[in-house]
Amino acid sequence: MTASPFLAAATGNQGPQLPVWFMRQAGRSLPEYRTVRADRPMLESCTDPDLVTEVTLQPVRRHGVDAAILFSDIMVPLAAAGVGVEIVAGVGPVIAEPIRTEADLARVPALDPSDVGFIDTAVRQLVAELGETPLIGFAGAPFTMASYLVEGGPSKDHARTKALMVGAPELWHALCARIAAISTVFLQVQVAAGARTVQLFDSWAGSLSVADYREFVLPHSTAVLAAITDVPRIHFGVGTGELLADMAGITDVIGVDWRVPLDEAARRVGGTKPVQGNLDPALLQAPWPVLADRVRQVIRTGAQAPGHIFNLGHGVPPQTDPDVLTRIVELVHTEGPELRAAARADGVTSS
Ligand code: 1CP
Repeated sequence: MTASPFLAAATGNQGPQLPVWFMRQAGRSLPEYRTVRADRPMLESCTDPDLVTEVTLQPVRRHGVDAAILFSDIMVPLAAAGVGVEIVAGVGPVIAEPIRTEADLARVPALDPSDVGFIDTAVRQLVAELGETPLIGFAGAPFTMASYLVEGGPSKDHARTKALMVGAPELWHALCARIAAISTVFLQVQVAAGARTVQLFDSWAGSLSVADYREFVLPHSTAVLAAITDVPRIHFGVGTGELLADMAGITDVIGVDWRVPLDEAARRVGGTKPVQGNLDPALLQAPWPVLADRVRQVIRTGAQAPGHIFNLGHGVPPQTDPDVLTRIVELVHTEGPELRAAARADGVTSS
């Protein structure tokens, strides 16, 4: 047995404790983050192991969460491989020359582990500091990464990406294979340095139909996750209610956004996998008694899955009051075990 409630849940051996961490827990909601980041560009900050270590530890110290997530970005391995990318404050990733033709593919080179030596250093420092608290490594999944590369930046409808996908399928598959190889190396470096779990973010896959997801995306996400064999894997996307069964089929833990109640999500994936989620991040702004009841509701619905890692349904919004996150951690830790046990006994569901 592991001493970590997070790892116990992620490996399908949940004990009485209910683990909790938050996507995007490191970063902009914390004043101590804004102090140490100052005006340094995001991607440059991600290459400084001491800064990465400090920022990754901040939410663990402050909130007492059950896992740390490496402070980095899904664009870091692309930049390290030599792709011209910047993270523009208030915008997100911006690609200098978007990838749209066969010839453009040459500008997405392979990633060599030595390109991300700063990640190796940061993860080793973190593992030494964290003790029993596990570190989650992560990478972007091929569709979400391809969307930034093809669009040139954030996009609401992913229209160019989808047009390339269906209009030039060979180019699409070649691009996704390159990205999958990059994300695989990025994850392997983190695991070799001591990350105890990985999360593959396919944040924007929910914009696809099931048929297109299966034909154009699933094989590439499968390749990434299949290459990670030593640690539990979490797979997450936003708006992926219709894709949950396919996504769960290639991972150990399925991340769920706030649109599908966790009991229904567990049903959709066949009731065999631990789930992670799924408080609506917008509710962090609601009055505490209302929010606390929603937290309890997420715990009850999550009890219908064989394992539950409490989280938000997407990342912490930058304007979040960090004290609210600390209170949620306390509530999950103090009330979670009893609420989960009672709901499992009663078979309480969302409907
Ligand atoms: O605490 C943590 O979770 C670690 C930090 C982290 C993670 C997991 C960052 C720091 N980025 C990510 C992953 C990431 N980056 C994802 C997947 C997770 C998700 O869906 O939220 C995605 C889609 C990105 C791309 C990205 N990077 C965006 C989104 C833009 C869009 O398309 O809407 C943005 C705004 C960034 C920049 C970024 N990454 C991280 C931080 C703290 C920031 C803001 C940088 C700044 O303040 O300048």
